[in-house]
Amino acid sequence: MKHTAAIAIISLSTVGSLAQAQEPSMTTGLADVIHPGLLDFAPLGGRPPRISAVGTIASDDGQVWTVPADTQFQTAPKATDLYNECNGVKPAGMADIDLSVVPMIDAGGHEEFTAYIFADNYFELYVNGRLLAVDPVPFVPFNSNVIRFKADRPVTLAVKMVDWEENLGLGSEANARSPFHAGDGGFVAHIQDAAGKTVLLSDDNWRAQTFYTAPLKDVSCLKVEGALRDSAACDTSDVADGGGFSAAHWPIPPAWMTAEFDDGAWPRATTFTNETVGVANKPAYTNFAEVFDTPGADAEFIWSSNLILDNVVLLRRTTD
Ligand SMILES: [Ca+2]
Ligand SMILES: [Ca+2]
Ligand SMILES: [Ca+2]
Ligand SMILES: [Ca+2]
Repeated sequence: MKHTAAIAIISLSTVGSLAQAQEPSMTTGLADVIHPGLLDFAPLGGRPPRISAVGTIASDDGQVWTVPADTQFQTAPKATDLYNECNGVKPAGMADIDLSVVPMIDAGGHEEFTAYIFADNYFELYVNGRLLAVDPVPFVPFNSNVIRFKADRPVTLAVKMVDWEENLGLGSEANARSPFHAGDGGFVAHIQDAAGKTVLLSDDNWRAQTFYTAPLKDVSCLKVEGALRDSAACDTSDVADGGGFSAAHWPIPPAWMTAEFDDGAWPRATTFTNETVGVANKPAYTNFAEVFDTPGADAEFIWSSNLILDNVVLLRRTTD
């Protein structure tokens, strides 16, 4: 099916000062499974976990895309658990955390930093271009992590975020309301120095760009204008059958995680409240409100402009 022409592409020629618009590659329908589940975890007496499967799907223009994302889960070091049911790590709060046992990762410098992260659903953290650690739980149960590293300022944090999916290539999951429910994402981080002083918080000073947007019921809702990939007009309501919906994919720049990468054209991150993301029932977050909702240093939930439809989002922020 050819339908890319229906997307509103406004390029450099019509919007002088904006970056060149990049037309997405479009796919329709389910991907082929290439991995049945990156994480094998069955909670005792609980519901079966959502399977963190991976697939590939060909776009109308002949490219092959990995969905929900190409990750380094199988080879990269896993981040230390703050809270992770899969490993039986369920502290009640920060008082139970012993930072001295958290490995200090060499990020090519001397100053010590500590990063506290809650991600919906999966993150990969780079510091000054080096991959330090990845999220040990790709989909659910919801978990949180602490990462210590040594680096020199200015420190550039680059985070690959994936809002995982069950219906591979369709950007949706099966829940009680719909077998094709469009789930949401979200990322929170609080980075402190060796003395526990705040160095960086997730907020709208970060840059955020989407590289995979789905489900699209009608691709004409997607507006691509300069570096803006705006799906605000797209319908996110639950449906009985979303098997024929489409997805937009953009290639990730190879050097996106380096300190030198110019993210100046990327949109600023959008912030979302705890209520919008829905963390009240997630102890991986609430047990650590001391670092995620610190009075006077509140780490905000951030994402690209569409918390629901944007499923692979790259985030960047450099210290002063
Ligand atoms: Ca996770
Ligand atoms: Ca999610
Ligand atoms: Ca917060
Ligand atoms: Ca989503």
